[in-house]
Amino acid sequence: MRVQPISNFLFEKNRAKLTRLLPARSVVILCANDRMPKNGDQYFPYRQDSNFFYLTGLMEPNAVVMICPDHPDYRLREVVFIEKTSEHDRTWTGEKLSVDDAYAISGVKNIRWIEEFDEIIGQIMAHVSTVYLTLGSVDSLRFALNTADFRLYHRLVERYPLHHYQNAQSLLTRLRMIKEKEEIEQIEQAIGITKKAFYEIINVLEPGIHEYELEAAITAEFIRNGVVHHAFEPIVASGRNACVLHYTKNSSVCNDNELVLIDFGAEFNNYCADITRTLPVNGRFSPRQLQVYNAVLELMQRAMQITRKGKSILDIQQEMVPYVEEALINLELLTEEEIKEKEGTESPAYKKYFMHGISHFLGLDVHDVGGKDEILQPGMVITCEPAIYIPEENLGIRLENDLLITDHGVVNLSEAIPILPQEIEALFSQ
Ligand SMILES: [Mn+2]
Repeated sequence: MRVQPISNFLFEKNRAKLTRLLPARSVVILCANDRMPKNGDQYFPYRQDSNFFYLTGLMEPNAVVMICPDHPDYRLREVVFIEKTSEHDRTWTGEKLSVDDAYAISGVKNIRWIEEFDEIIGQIMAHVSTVYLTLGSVDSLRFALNTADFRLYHRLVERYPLHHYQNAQSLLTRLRMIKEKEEIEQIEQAIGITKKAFYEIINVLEPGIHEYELEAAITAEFIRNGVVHHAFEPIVASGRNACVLHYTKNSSVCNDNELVLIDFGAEFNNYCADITRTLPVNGRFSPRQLQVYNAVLELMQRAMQITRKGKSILDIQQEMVPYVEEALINLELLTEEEIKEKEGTESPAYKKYFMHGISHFLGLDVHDVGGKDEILQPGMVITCEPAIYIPEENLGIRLENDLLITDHGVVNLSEAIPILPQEIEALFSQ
């Protein structure tokens, strides 16, 4: 175990919450993610399906969880199926999860071998009329990949065509949006390790360094802290590269007098951090860089002030528009006339310099479940990421914090990662 696993109490709570949303005579069946083939006989590093993890805590492929709350045989109310270790596995890859471990991790008492699924499903289907499944979250991928959930759906429909099939995703989305205390702790851990990586960047950043060397510093620090995955491919974008929103080549040299935008985050027990900081390559902001940086920082402070329960992300985005416009006028990037001209159209003038949304949900997925029109409630975690991109000045500045919605405004979970320009310059001069 590289890091302290999450208490199975969380997964018990999650299953209990899902159970409360289910109608009588129904079952939820979710599959673990398949391993993804890479090339030849190799696979991509394994990452569990977020919904499956949310209900079980298990990190293994070839597993199934079944929840049938009112089944007359109480042993069948919660079952997890896992793969048995073969002799071949013992030699080549090592022991798979034992029954005891699967119970300890998930809190599910009835752990069965995956071969028993076909027999047990008969007893379940005889009792239920509704079957809740998920089909994977990305529509375009689902058909290309023929996911485990998709294969299960086809097998069940063929065998039990008259049952009622429902999508479990909307139920899981409702639950996953509100984070339990244990989940917030995981996100805080992920942010804590991301903070350590931030200081590693400060240590090595200097004119002439490659973007990928900064990426290496981040990755090394993550691994030193037991982290297996980046939450997403890190963006290390110097100079004009910062204006490419999802730049991940990380191949350029960081030049003197430029800024470097770094959007990165650790994944801790499958929970994500998502942080962006923009730093001066030589340790000092030029007057113009500082002017734009402070404008973005003020937008961040404003956005954090107006973000609160009862509003949606869309509401906040809308409320921010006049402040963004004012900032762009002050920076002499837009005139009032230009703004008026395109007001109310599909492409308002400010979008030339700030073209993406200000927030998204954060959790097991870096762009976590929950829509932009969802009303914010205590326990939700979102990012806040205002930015100004000026390609003609080879300058892109984005700042991103991770915020917990509470009854009274927000808590900035990434408070400890320096963001004030004077703080950052001081770090470089130490
Ligand atoms: Mn983000």
